[in-house]
Amino acid sequence: MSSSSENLSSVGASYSGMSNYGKSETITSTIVVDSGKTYDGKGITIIASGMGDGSQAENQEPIFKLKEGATLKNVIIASPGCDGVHVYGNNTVDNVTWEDVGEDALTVKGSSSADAGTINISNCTASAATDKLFQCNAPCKVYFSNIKANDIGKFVRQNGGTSYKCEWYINNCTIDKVKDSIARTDSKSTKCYYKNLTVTNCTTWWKFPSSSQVSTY
Ligand code: DGU
Ligand code: CA
Ligand code: CA
Repeated sequence: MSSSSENLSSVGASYSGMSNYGKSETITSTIVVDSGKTYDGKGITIIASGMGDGSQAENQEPIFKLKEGATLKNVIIASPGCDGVHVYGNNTVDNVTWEDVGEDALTVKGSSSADAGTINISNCTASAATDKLFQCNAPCKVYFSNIKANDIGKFVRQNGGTSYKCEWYINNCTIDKVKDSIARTDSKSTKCYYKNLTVTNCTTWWKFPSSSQVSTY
């Protein structure tokens, strides 16, 4: 894939030819990806059992926990989405589908108030999020690219009432049917940059203290 037209036509996840595509695995506890390691599901579908009902209830278990520097790729997360994926810093999330987002799809947890570093989230598809997809609970830089989202509350949300800095880079994303906003923060220092962003059925794109915090790049 090199040309931009190929990239544009392939927004979202894709599993064709992968060896575990069509297979599923039921889990009863969080899959922990250790620091610096990669979990490659090769197209597998993960079904959580007894870890939460995928509602808006807090404290459901995450399906995956990515320790510092870990990578998650080539996975389909089936319903119930529970608390999605928790990342602790400098992580890569590639080619993941959330078929029915639970409380949220992915949370940047960081460690206490320390900066969680850079998170790359690319080639993903997410549907049916009552509230947010991506939740940032620590300072971080997040690069979102080639993400297709449908029927969501918010695309990205910084934890309400917090004032630390997040930087969000949204590139080549297609987002349809948004109840609240594309990005929302209460922090005056957070910045959002976007390009090649296609949004349909969304009244308010940005909820920031100042419109100067959002720009194209
Ligand atoms: O008091 O901090 O829903 O991380 C509110 C909580 C809430 C978070 C958030 C999350 O905002 O738990 O999923
Ligand atoms: Ca849902
Ligand atoms: Ca959550």
